Amino acid sequence: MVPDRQTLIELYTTMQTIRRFEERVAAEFFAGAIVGFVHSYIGQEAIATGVCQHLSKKDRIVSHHRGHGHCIAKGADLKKMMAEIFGKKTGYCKGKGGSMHIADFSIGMLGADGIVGAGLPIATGAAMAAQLERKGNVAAVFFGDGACQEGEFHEALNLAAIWKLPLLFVCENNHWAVNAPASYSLAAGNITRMPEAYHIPSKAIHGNDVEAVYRAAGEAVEMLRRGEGPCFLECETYRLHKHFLSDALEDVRPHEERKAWAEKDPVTSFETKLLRQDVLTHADIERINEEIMERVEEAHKFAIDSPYPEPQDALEDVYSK
Ligand SMILES: Cc1ncc(C[n+]2csc(CCOP(=O)(O)OP(=O)(O)O)c2C)c(N)n1
Repeated sequence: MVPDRQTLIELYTTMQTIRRFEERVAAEFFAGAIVGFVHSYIGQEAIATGVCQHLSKKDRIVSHHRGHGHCIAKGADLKKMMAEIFGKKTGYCKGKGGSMHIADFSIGMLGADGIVGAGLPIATGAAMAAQLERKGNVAAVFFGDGACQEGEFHEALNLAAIWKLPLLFVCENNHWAVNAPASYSLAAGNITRMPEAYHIPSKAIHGNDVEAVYRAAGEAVEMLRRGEGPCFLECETYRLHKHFLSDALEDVRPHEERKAWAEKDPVTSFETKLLRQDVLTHADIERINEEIMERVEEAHKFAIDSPYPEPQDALEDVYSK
């Protein structure tokens, strides 16, 4: 599955939108305008982008604590996202969820989650719903290498396999779960050994190469739509920020390792490739980036101009009627 020129431009635009949005969020966070925890997706943009390019609004995804990229790739409204991150009433959760709780059911984004591994059973349910609906829709779940150490991971793999659910497992292996290296904490060693044990077809790919992700996800989604059961992609990548945005948090990852991965930046390397292959000119890139920055600025202004929720709103939408 080779992306055509239009698709290449769309992939670039989505990745760069995630990058610019995240850069703006980080700048606002360090300026003290955002409170709470923010986990940056910078460095992993190719994965959400390459996978979601194959999904429609009817397909459902579930994200994790590093979820801004998945929301954007699935088509979420930047204004409502930014307002939520700022804790404003106009945000996706009326300002009560913050960075880790952005959901938009209208585009099939069932939510991010602060509990590591908790998205996996939710996505299994979403895939089951898709199977029962019989409309050829699928579900995808994004999770880190750390989530592969959770019981829910194995329960989800097992159920998806025995029920042949249309579920794409997307492991974003960025090699670290906070300060624990996957080389220490994963007994299986190789992540794809785990889906293989459940007879789920799996593939390990370079997660910073958006075209590689696009191709592998395309083949997997076709299998899901044909009703052949779940698929698993392990996308090797690296987060370019600390675990969460913070001046205080120590980054224990080796300097040389960080430097080597910074050179494999998924956004800049794809941009260089598109220029070299004459898919885009420098002028095109400038124009695309200007348009993205306009949208990000608009989102920021919307968030700043929006009111905070009222204290009496605190218990609203918490319990069902
Ligand atoms: C069940 C649970 N255990 C521990 C935590 C604390 N915690 C938050 S993020 C994280 C690391 C997750 O690592 P990974 O799944 O690899 O994702 P990454 O942060 O690398 O993107 C941990 C341990 C949590 N939120 N939930």
